[in-house]
Amino acid sequence: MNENSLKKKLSKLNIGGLRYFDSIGSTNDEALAWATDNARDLSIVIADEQTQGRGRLNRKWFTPQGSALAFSLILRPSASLRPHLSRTVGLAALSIAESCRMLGLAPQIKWPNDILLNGKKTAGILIETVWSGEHVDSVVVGMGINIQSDSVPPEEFLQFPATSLEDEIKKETPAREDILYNILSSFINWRARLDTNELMNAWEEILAFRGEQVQVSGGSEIVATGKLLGLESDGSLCLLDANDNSITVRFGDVSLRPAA
Ligand code: BT5
Repeated sequence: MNENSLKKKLSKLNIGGLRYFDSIGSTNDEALAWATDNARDLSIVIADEQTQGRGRLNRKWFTPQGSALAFSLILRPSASLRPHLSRTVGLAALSIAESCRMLGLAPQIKWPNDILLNGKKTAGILIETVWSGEHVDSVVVGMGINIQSDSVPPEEFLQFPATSLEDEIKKETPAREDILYNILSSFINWRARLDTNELMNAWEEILAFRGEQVQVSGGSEIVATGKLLGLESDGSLCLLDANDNSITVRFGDVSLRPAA
Protein backbone atom coordinates (compact mmCIF):
# COMPACT_ATOMS: atom_id res chain seq x y z
CA MET A 1 0.00 0.00 0.00
CA ASN A 2 1.35 3.43 -0.91
CA GLU A 3 0.01 6.84 -1.88
CA ASN A 4 0.07 6.16 -5.63
CA SER A 5 -1.63 2.78 -5.46
CA LEU A 6 -4.29 4.22 -3.17
CA LYS A 7 -4.95 7.26 -5.34
CA LYS A 8 -5.24 5.02 -8.39
CA LYS A 9 -7.57 2.57 -6.67
CA LEU A 10 -9.83 5.31 -5.28
CA SER A 11 -9.83 7.50 -8.40
CA LYS A 12 -13.36 6.41 -9.38
CA LEU A 13 -14.77 7.48 -6.01
CA ASN A 14 -15.51 11.09 -5.36
CA ILE A 15 -13.18 11.51 -2.38
CA GLY A 16 -12.11 15.00 -1.30
CA GLY A 17 -8.38 14.42 -0.87
CA LEU A 18 -5.96 11.81 0.44
CA ARG A 19 -3.04 11.87 2.86
CA TYR A 20 -1.08 8.65 3.23
CA PHE A 21 1.49 7.88 5.95
CA ASP A 22 3.77 4.85 6.27
CA SER A 23 3.55 5.43 10.00
CA ILE A 24 1.60 7.94 12.07
CA GLY A 25 0.47 8.44 15.67
CA SER A 26 -3.26 8.39 14.96
CA THR A 27 -5.07 9.03 11.65
CA ASN A 28 -7.90 10.64 13.65
CA ASP A 29 -5.50 13.26 15.07
CA GLU A 30 -4.24 14.12 11.58
CA ALA A 31 -7.82 14.22 10.25
CA LEU A 32 -8.96 16.51 13.10
CA ALA A 33 -6.12 18.89 12.30
CA TRP A 34 -6.89 18.76 8.56
CA ALA A 35 -10.60 19.30 9.25
CA THR A 36 -9.81 22.56 11.04
CA ASP A 37 -7.62 23.50 8.09
CA ASN A 38 -10.39 23.39 5.48
CA ALA A 39 -10.21 19.76 4.33
CA ARG A 40 -12.83 18.99 1.71
CA ASP A 41 -15.76 16.68 2.38
CA LEU A 42 -14.77 13.00 2.12
CA SER A 43 -11.06 13.63 2.53
CA ILE A 44 -9.23 10.61 3.89
CA VAL A 45 -6.17 10.10 6.07
CA ILE A 46 -4.78 6.59 5.91
CA ALA A 47 -1.73 4.94 7.44
CA ASP A 48 0.05 1.63 7.13
CA GLU A 49 0.92 1.71 10.83
CA GLN A 50 -0.34 3.67 13.85
CA THR A 51 1.87 4.11 16.89
CA GLN A 52 -0.75 5.90 19.02
CA GLY A 53 -3.98 4.52 17.55
CA ARG A 54 -6.93 5.48 19.75
CA GLY A 55 -10.15 3.79 20.77
CA ARG A 56 -12.87 5.51 22.77
CA LEU A 57 -11.91 7.14 26.10
CA ASN A 58 -8.29 7.08 24.98
CA ARG A 59 -8.15 3.32 25.01
CA LYS A 60 -5.47 2.04 22.66
CA TRP A 61 -6.10 0.71 19.16
CA PHE A 62 -3.46 -1.69 17.84
CA THR A 63 -2.40 -1.14 14.19
CA PRO A 64 0.88 -2.92 13.43
CA GLN A 65 2.70 -2.30 10.15
CA GLY A 66 1.51 -3.95 6.94
CA SER A 67 -1.48 -5.88 8.23
CA ALA A 68 -4.53 -3.69 8.90
CA LEU A 69 -6.61 -0.86 7.55
CA ALA A 70 -6.56 2.31 9.64
CA PHE A 71 -8.09 5.42 8.18
CA SER A 72 -10.17 8.48 9.02
CA LEU A 73 -12.75 10.13 6.83
CA ILE A 74 -13.55 13.81 7.16
CA LEU A 75 -17.20 14.66 6.60
CA ARG A 76 -18.61 18.11 6.08
CA PRO A 77 -22.29 17.42 6.57
CA SER A 78 -24.85 19.08 4.35
CA ALA A 79 -27.80 20.88 5.99
CA SER A 80 -30.12 17.99 5.06
CA LEU A 81 -27.91 15.37 6.76
CA ARG A 82 -27.19 17.41 9.91
CA PRO A 83 -30.31 16.23 11.78
CA HIS A 84 -29.20 12.61 11.30
CA LEU A 85 -25.56 12.83 12.34
CA SER A 86 -26.11 10.51 15.31
CA ARG A 87 -26.54 7.74 12.72
CA THR A 88 -22.97 8.17 11.44
CA VAL A 89 -21.62 5.31 13.55
CA GLY A 90 -24.24 3.00 12.02
CA LEU A 91 -23.36 4.22 8.55
CA ALA A 92 -19.69 3.40 9.14
CA ALA A 93 -20.48 0.04 10.72
CA LEU A 94 -22.79 -0.93 7.85
CA SER A 95 -20.11 -0.03 5.30
CA ILE A 96 -17.53 -2.25 6.98
CA ALA A 97 -20.14 -4.99 7.39
CA GLU A 98 -21.03 -4.88 3.69
CA SER A 99 -17.38 -5.21 2.69
CA CYS A 100 -17.18 -8.32 4.93
CA ARG A 101 -20.32 -9.75 3.34
CA MET A 102 -18.75 -9.34 -0.10
CA LEU A 103 -16.12 -11.81 1.14
CA GLY A 104 -18.78 -14.35 2.08
CA LEU A 105 -18.68 -13.53 5.80
CA ALA A 106 -21.61 -12.89 8.18
CA PRO A 107 -20.73 -9.73 10.14
CA GLN A 108 -22.68 -8.42 13.11
CA ILE A 109 -22.61 -4.97 14.66
CA LYS A 110 -22.01 -4.87 18.41
CA TRP A 111 -23.63 -1.56 19.27
CA PRO A 112 -22.39 1.05 19.16
CA ASN A 113 -19.08 0.75 17.34
CA ASP A 114 -17.72 -2.77 16.85
CA ILE A 115 -17.95 -5.18 13.94
CA LEU A 116 -17.91 -8.83 14.92
CA LEU A 117 -17.13 -11.92 12.88
CA ASN A 118 -18.06 -15.17 14.61
CA GLY A 119 -18.58 -13.19 17.81
CA LYS A 120 -15.09 -11.67 17.76
CA LYS A 121 -14.15 -8.04 17.17
CA THR A 122 -12.60 -7.42 13.78
CA ALA A 123 -13.15 -3.68 13.46
CA GLY A 124 -13.81 -0.61 15.59
CA ILE A 125 -15.03 2.90 14.85
CA LEU A 126 -14.11 6.16 16.57
CA ILE A 127 -16.16 9.25 15.73
CA GLU A 128 -15.01 12.71 16.74
CA THR A 129 -16.66 16.02 16.04
CA VAL A 130 -15.23 19.45 15.27
CA TRP A 131 -17.59 22.16 16.52
CA SER A 132 -17.91 25.71 15.36
CA GLY A 133 -19.83 27.37 18.17
CA GLU A 134 -23.01 25.34 18.48
CA HIS A 135 -22.79 23.89 14.98
CA VAL A 136 -21.03 20.80 13.76
CA ASP A 137 -18.28 21.95 11.44
CA SER A 138 -17.05 18.49 10.52
CA VAL A 139 -17.10 14.90 11.66
CA VAL A 140 -14.09 12.59 11.65
CA VAL A 141 -14.92 8.91 11.25
CA GLY A 142 -11.99 6.69 12.20
CA MET A 143 -12.13 3.05 11.19
CA GLY A 144 -9.70 0.29 12.13
CA ILE A 145 -10.11 -3.12 10.49
CA ASN A 146 -8.00 -6.19 11.20
CA ILE A 147 -7.11 -7.68 7.84
CA GLN A 148 -4.19 -10.10 8.30
CA SER A 149 -3.83 -12.34 11.37
CA ASP A 150 -0.84 -10.25 12.49
CA SER A 151 -3.15 -7.30 13.11
CA VAL A 152 -4.91 -9.05 16.01
CA PRO A 153 -3.51 -7.82 19.34
CA PRO A 154 -2.13 -10.22 21.94
CA GLU A 155 -4.83 -11.50 24.28
CA GLU A 156 -3.61 -9.59 27.32
CA PHE A 157 -4.34 -6.38 25.41
CA LEU A 158 -8.03 -7.25 24.97
CA GLN A 159 -11.26 -7.02 26.97
CA PHE A 160 -13.22 -8.78 24.21
CA PRO A 161 -12.03 -11.55 21.83
CA ALA A 162 -10.65 -10.34 18.50
CA THR A 163 -10.13 -11.75 15.03
CA SER A 164 -9.12 -10.67 11.51
CA LEU A 165 -10.56 -11.11 8.03
CA GLU A 166 -7.76 -13.53 7.20
CA ASP A 167 -8.56 -15.71 10.23
CA GLU A 168 -12.22 -15.87 9.24
CA ILE A 169 -11.98 -16.23 5.45
CA LYS A 170 -9.42 -19.02 5.78
CA LYS A 171 -8.17 -18.38 2.28
CA GLU A 172 -6.24 -15.63 0.59
CA THR A 173 -7.39 -12.21 1.74
CA PRO A 174 -7.91 -9.50 -0.90
CA ALA A 175 -5.47 -6.57 -0.98
CA ARG A 176 -6.16 -3.86 1.60
CA GLU A 177 -6.76 -1.29 -1.18
CA ASP A 178 -9.58 -3.46 -2.55
CA ILE A 179 -11.25 -3.80 0.84
CA LEU A 180 -10.90 -0.06 1.41
CA TYR A 181 -12.50 0.63 -1.96
CA ASN A 182 -15.50 -1.54 -1.04
CA ILE A 183 -15.91 0.13 2.36
CA LEU A 184 -15.75 3.62 0.88
CA SER A 185 -18.17 2.93 -1.97
CA SER A 186 -20.62 1.42 0.46
CA PHE A 187 -20.15 4.42 2.79
CA ILE A 188 -20.81 6.89 -0.04
CA ASN A 189 -23.95 4.98 -1.13
CA TRP A 190 -25.38 4.70 2.38
CA ARG A 191 -24.55 8.29 3.28
CA ALA A 192 -26.87 9.48 0.52
CA ARG A 193 -29.58 7.51 2.40
CA LEU A 194 -28.60 8.53 5.94
CA ASP A 195 -32.12 9.91 6.53
CA THR A 196 -33.96 6.74 5.43
CA ASN A 197 -35.65 3.86 7.28
CA GLU A 198 -33.84 1.58 4.89
CA LEU A 199 -30.55 2.46 6.58
CA MET A 200 -32.02 1.97 10.06
CA ASN A 201 -33.46 -1.42 9.07
CA ALA A 202 -30.20 -2.61 7.51
CA TRP A 203 -28.33 -1.52 10.67
CA GLU A 204 -30.84 -3.13 13.03
CA GLU A 205 -30.94 -6.37 11.05
CA ILE A 206 -27.33 -7.20 11.83
CA LEU A 207 -27.19 -6.06 15.46
CA ALA A 208 -25.41 -8.62 17.61
CA PHE A 209 -27.39 -10.07 20.58
CA ARG A 210 -30.79 -9.02 19.21
CA GLY A 211 -33.54 -10.65 21.29
CA GLU A 212 -30.98 -11.65 23.93
CA GLN A 213 -30.37 -10.43 27.47
CA VAL A 214 -27.55 -7.91 27.58
CA GLN A 215 -25.78 -5.64 30.02
CA VAL A 216 -24.73 -2.17 29.02
CA SER A 217 -21.93 -0.70 31.06
CA GLY A 218 -20.22 2.67 31.20
CA GLY A 219 -16.75 2.22 32.67
CA SER A 220 -17.14 -0.13 35.62
CA GLU A 221 -20.84 0.68 36.15
CA ILE A 222 -23.72 -1.29 34.66
CA VAL A 223 -26.08 1.33 33.23
CA ALA A 224 -28.79 -1.00 31.94
CA THR A 225 -29.75 -4.67 31.73
CA GLY A 226 -32.49 -6.10 29.55
CA LYS A 227 -33.50 -7.79 26.34
CA LEU A 228 -32.04 -6.09 23.28
CA LEU A 229 -34.97 -5.05 21.11
CA GLY A 230 -33.40 -2.83 18.46
CA LEU A 231 -32.71 0.80 17.64
CA GLU A 232 -34.48 4.11 18.05
CA SER A 233 -34.58 6.33 15.00
CA ASP A 234 -31.54 8.31 16.21
CA GLY A 235 -29.52 5.11 16.60
CA SER A 236 -29.95 4.80 20.38
CA LEU A 237 -30.31 1.26 21.69
CA CYS A 238 -33.68 0.00 22.87
CA LEU A 239 -33.89 -2.61 25.66
CA LEU A 240 -36.79 -4.19 27.56
CA ASP A 241 -36.17 -4.58 31.28
CA ALA A 242 -37.43 -7.37 33.58
CA ASN A 243 -40.64 -5.36 34.29
CA ASP A 244 -41.37 -4.94 30.58
CA ASN A 245 -40.40 -1.27 30.64
CA SER A 246 -38.51 -0.08 27.62
CA ILE A 247 -35.15 1.55 28.25
CA THR A 248 -33.30 3.77 25.80
CA VAL A 249 -29.52 3.78 25.95
CA ARG A 250 -28.09 6.84 24.26
CA PHE A 251 -24.63 7.02 22.83
CA GLY A 252 -21.80 7.66 25.20
CA ASP A 253 -18.95 5.57 26.33
CA VAL A 254 -20.86 2.37 26.85
CA SER A 255 -20.03 -1.27 26.14
CA LEU A 256 -22.40 -4.10 25.47
CA ARG A 257 -22.04 -7.65 26.78
CA PRO A 258 -24.26 -10.72 26.88
CA ALA A 259 -25.77 -10.84 30.38
CA ALA A 260 -24.13 -13.49 32.56
C1 BT5 B 1 -12.77 1.28 19.19
O1 BT5 B 1 -12.69 1.74 20.48
O2 BT5 B 1 -13.07 0.15 18.86
C2 BT5 B 1 -12.44 2.33 18.15
C3 BT5 B 1 -11.25 1.97 17.32
C4 BT5 B 1 -11.00 2.98 16.24
C5 BT5 B 1 -9.67 2.78 15.59
C6 BT5 B 1 -9.48 3.68 14.39
S1 BT5 B 1 -8.07 3.26 13.46
C7 BT5 B 1 -8.18 4.71 12.55
C8 BT5 B 1 -8.56 5.81 13.53
N1 BT5 B 1 -7.41 6.38 14.17
C9 BT5 B 1 -7.40 6.16 15.49
O3 BT5 B 1 -6.52 6.56 16.29
N2 BT5 B 1 -8.50 5.44 15.85
C10 BT5 B 1 -9.34 5.17 14.70
P1 BT5 B 1 -13.16 0.95 21.77
O4 BT5 B 1 -14.57 0.46 21.61
O5 BT5 B 1 -12.85 1.85 22.89
O6 BT5 B 1 -12.24 -0.34 21.80
C11 BT5 B 1 -10.90 -0.26 22.20
C12 BT5 B 1 -10.51 -1.62 22.75
O7 BT5 B 1 -10.44 -2.56 21.65
C13 BT5 B 1 -9.12 -1.64 23.37
O8 BT5 B 1 -9.18 -1.31 24.74
C14 BT5 B 1 -8.67 -3.09 23.15
O9 BT5 B 1 -9.15 -3.92 24.19
C15 BT5 B 1 -9.39 -3.48 21.86
N3 BT5 B 1 -8.50 -3.43 20.68
C16 BT5 B 1 -7.44 -2.61 20.44
N4 BT5 B 1 -6.93 -2.83 19.22
C17 BT5 B 1 -7.67 -3.83 18.67
C18 BT5 B 1 -7.63 -4.50 17.43
N5 BT5 B 1 -6.76 -4.19 16.47
N6 BT5 B 1 -8.56 -5.46 17.22
C19 BT5 B 1 -9.49 -5.79 18.14
N7 BT5 B 1 -9.57 -5.18 19.34
C20 BT5 B 1 -8.68 -4.22 19.60
